[in-house]
Amino acid sequence: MVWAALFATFVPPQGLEFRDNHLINPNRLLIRYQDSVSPAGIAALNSQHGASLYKDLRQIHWEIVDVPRARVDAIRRSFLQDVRVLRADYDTARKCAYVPNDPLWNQQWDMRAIKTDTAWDLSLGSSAATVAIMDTGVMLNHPDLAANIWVNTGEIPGNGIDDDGNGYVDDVNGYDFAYNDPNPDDQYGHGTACAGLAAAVGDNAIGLSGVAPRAKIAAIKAARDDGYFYDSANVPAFLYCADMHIDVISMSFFSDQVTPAERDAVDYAWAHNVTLVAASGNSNSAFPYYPAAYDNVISVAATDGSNNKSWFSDFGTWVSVAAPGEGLTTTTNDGGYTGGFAGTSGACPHVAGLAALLKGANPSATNAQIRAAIEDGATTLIQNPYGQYTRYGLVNSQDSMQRVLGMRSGSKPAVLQFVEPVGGPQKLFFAPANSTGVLAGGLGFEKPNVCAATYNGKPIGISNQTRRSFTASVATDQTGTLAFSVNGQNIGAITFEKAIDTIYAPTDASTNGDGTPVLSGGFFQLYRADGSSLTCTARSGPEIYVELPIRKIKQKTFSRLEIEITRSYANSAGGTETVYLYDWSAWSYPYGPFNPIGTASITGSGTFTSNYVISSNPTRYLDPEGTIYAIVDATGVHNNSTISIDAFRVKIR
Ligand SMILES: [Ca+2]
Ligand SMILES: [Ca+2]
Ligand SMILES: [Ca+2]
Repeated sequence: MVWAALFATFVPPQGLEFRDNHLINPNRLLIRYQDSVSPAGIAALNSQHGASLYKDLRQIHWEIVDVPRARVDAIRRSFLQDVRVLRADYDTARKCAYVPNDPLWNQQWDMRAIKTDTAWDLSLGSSAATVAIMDTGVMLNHPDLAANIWVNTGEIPGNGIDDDGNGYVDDVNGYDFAYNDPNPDDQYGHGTACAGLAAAVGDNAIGLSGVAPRAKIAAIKAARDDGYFYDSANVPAFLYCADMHIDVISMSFFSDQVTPAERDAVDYAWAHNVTLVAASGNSNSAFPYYPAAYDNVISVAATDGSNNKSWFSDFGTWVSVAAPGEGLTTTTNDGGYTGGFAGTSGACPHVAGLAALLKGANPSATNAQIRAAIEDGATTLIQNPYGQYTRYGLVNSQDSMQRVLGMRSGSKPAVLQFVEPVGGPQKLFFAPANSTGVLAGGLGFEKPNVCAATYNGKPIGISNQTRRSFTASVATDQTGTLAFSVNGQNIGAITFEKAIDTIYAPTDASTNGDGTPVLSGGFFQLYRADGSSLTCTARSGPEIYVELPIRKIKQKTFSRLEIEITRSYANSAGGTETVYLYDWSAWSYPYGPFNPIGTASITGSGTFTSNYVISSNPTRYLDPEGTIYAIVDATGVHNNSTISIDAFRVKIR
């Protein structure tokens, strides 16, 4: 089992071992012998198989034997092959069904929804794992948090000296990066609420239990007391967490600027084995927010009490997982509790807490392994009308715990999300002769999955296979079709077109209107739309509204931008379609305008194509992460009108 090998250094509790997804005592076996076997026969049997009698349960024709730990499997097989033996079972270890004694536990529906209680049956984690709450501060002496507050043992408190030489004076429990002082106090309350969800002290007979009841909480105050995070606080805070070997950062905020320095700091923390978790945002939108949408961050959407998408939660394939985000019981910055915390802010610390719980259960797990355990362990949750609401689903702590302990493996089905040339100019849909290959990006590509590619039907080599991408070795300036598969299943194809400079499409792999998988679609990320990823139907009024993020655009300078849309309408008689792009030159998202770049009359059935050219300052429509935020809005249609988009292409020249 690949996973088990990865986690070979994990030692189960109390000297137990795992067999068949169960904890077992490797020093004993339970043997059901034939009714006819006598006590003397038992002695001979045990001697022959290398076991010694511990207890003979003659009333039920079972015996318990002691065996050498290293030979338990071999001896069990040996017994099983003996005609005198009906069964040879491991001595499985059970645990009291764990219910913490925290009095608010019965209100913590969220913890049961993500199966923390059954995860705790395997491990309660460890105080060696630390989760940073990067927020408005934390009430350090809250009675249900105080025992779990992280202590920087290299620092002598209150002496005005930077004893550990990390550049921060008296940073004993974290630091206040917003006001540049050692006291990460919480005047706002948001950080204390997040801290409780992640790691309130469990089983202390007061309050509630966090997801990681034994993990340490580093209070990383990055927001000012009005709730605003400045880059000048956030960026050093990421570096601090990485350099202080903090395991997890919980980020229940979104930036109202996409900040290249923040991106670099996030990547630095990831490279230093930090697991980063962020709230997806509360705009009910498919457009990405940061830091959640950075590649190295686990983004978290919110669910309600029925495990459905919270009405406010952002969604899309840039969102990794979902966790409860409504009616949450947690700690408050007056030393008490609330039952009403909500938002993707509340969803995020559940996942950060889970990451800390998993790290505590297996300290040798890397951030990549913890992330994979969280994502692959999630329970698939696809809910209309939101299309692909999250990439992986609702967090399942029990499943993730089993993965991090090496008891379970396997990944979600592979999905192709984008394709880009490597080794040459960044052009899509047209592989230039000097490129060395094409990168297929998405998920579910990790070994032992078998990734493959064909060009015009003939197999071509692939390389650099990782969880999120692999490279197909194709270099051509000819028209042709490059198709990708994983484990023999087609996941998408791209047709190269000559004489076109660069085309991007909505990020995700998709099929176009005639059902042929191509990358000229990409409509997982629908908004106010019913049904499939290709077709959107007006729901509550005479309007169809589709959000289309076009991501991963590498080319940052260009003089001309074209939008080409090919679509048809059904059940419509009249109406107007407008295509909008978000204009980054005015304000950062979501505070700026979506500019109309073209309109078309909807005249009835039939597929038609429009091409809109922007030659005046077109780069204002591209965010620093390489995303264009496009909306197709059809008004004046019928309540049940449908749009089928065959292609939505962004051409850059
Ligand atoms: Ca210090
Ligand atoms: Ca000091
Ligand atoms: Ca408690």
